[in-house]
Amino acid sequence: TTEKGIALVERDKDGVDKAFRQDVLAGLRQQPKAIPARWFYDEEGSRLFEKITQVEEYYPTRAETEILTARGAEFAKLIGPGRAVVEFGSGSSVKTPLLLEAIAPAAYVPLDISGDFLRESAAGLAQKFPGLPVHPVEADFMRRVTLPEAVEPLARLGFFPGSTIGNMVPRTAVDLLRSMRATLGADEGVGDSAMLLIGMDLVKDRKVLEAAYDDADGVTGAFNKNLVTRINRELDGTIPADALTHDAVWNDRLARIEMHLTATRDIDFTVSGESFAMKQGDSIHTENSHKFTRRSANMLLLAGGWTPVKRWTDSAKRFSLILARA
Ligand code: AVI
Repeated sequence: TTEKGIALVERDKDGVDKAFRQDVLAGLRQQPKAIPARWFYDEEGSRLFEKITQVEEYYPTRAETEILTARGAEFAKLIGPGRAVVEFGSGSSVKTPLLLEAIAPAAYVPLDISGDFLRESAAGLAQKFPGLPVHPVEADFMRRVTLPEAVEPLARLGFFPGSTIGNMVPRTAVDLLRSMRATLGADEGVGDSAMLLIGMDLVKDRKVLEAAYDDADGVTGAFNKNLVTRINRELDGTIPADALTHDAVWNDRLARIEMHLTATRDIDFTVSGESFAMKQGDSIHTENSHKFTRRSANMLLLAGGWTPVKRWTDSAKRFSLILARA
């Protein structure tokens, strides 16, 4: 942690994320096996995710973009100009400009744990909005982040599109929403007026959901399996990728899509010198993507210290974007 309170990624001598090794080994030791979804996003994983956002079956990105395009005037009215927009995660080249164009902010602060993505997206945004001060911060936004001094006097709007909140179990999602309040200054007076614009995907027909996470071209399958490639490369693993298959199933009790890598035969392998075994049919649980109703979305926000102000959906009512105040 730097003196500014910014958490940086701890690295081993050989450049491998310590946390990656710890999470993978702990996840493979437990029964059933599970590895946190954040480890999907190496360079190839991020490239594959970008590709997912363009496949026919994956509707969330198009649905959210539709809302951002259609509702600019309403955002401007409810949010007002002159805020510092704090984006949790590097801005996407499509969604962020739509918001910035609509509300005329005074500064833009993208937060991301990956310095490379951060610099790339910050440079792109600075080029598109020449008069807008851009202050990228390399930080783990799951914890409270100290914002740059330059934005201290400004009211803040947090922006968390994409329904990434859905990739967390509710307890972690509530912790994040509370950290966002702290980052945005909500508990210090300056942020009494702090607002949050957050994307939350909606519960719908299970066939539509399962197809969105198991597209016919196999892009999501490749995204899931890339985790194995990454483990084998970075953690000296011997996992036989050909014996694992991509599964995406709707868990109705917990209202979430689960992605798994399921063994098609009994396998043994090692990771970082440690031995593991899987029986045919055993799986490694690699991702949860929770889906919300109006009520469950509001409950989550309230539990995280945010009061919903206004909710928009796309024309097909697949996805919601919610504005909340601290
Ligand atoms: C990043 N996140 C919101 C995506 C989702 O829909 O849960 C990740 C993803 N996983 C498979 N497809 C997309």
